[in-house]
Amino acid sequence: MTDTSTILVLNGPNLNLLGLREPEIYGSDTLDDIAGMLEDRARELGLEIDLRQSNHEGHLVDWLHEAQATGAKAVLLNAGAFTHTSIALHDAIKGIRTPVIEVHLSNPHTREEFRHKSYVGMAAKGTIAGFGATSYLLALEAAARL
Ligand code: CA2
Repeated sequence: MTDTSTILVLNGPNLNLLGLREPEIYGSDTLDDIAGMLEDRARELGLEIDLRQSNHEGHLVDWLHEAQATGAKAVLLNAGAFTHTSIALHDAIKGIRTPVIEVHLSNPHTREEFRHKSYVGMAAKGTIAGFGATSYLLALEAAARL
């Protein structure tokens, strides 16, 4: 049961591999480690974390709709590679009133050209990128102040 004190943390494709491969780009924290860090800080802020991961675009769309329907306070969204391809996610973010904060571990603008365009960022309230797992914590701080 979601409510105004819940922050939904949505993670897209391949982020289940976090901490297991490519630590030089994405760091050595796993998604479970990130969930733990967020839960500790959320407790101090009087908030709750609901962290999910899917490799399927439609799941992310459904969860964005769910955020609106259940009255979540905000969504932190690391859409992975769908960031750079998904008009469906862009439209879903535009279609809900729940604020969505785009999150990235790496800084896509310092990487390949194909990562420079973000359909998520064009619809999101704001973006935090490039700080590894700390990007999620910074996004939580921002969400708490909305
Ligand atoms: O920096 C980010 O958080 C990204 O969203 C990560 C995506 C990438 O496509 C975006 O451009 C930037 C990739 C997520 C894949 O995560 C992996 C983690 C460990 C090993 C392999 C992939």
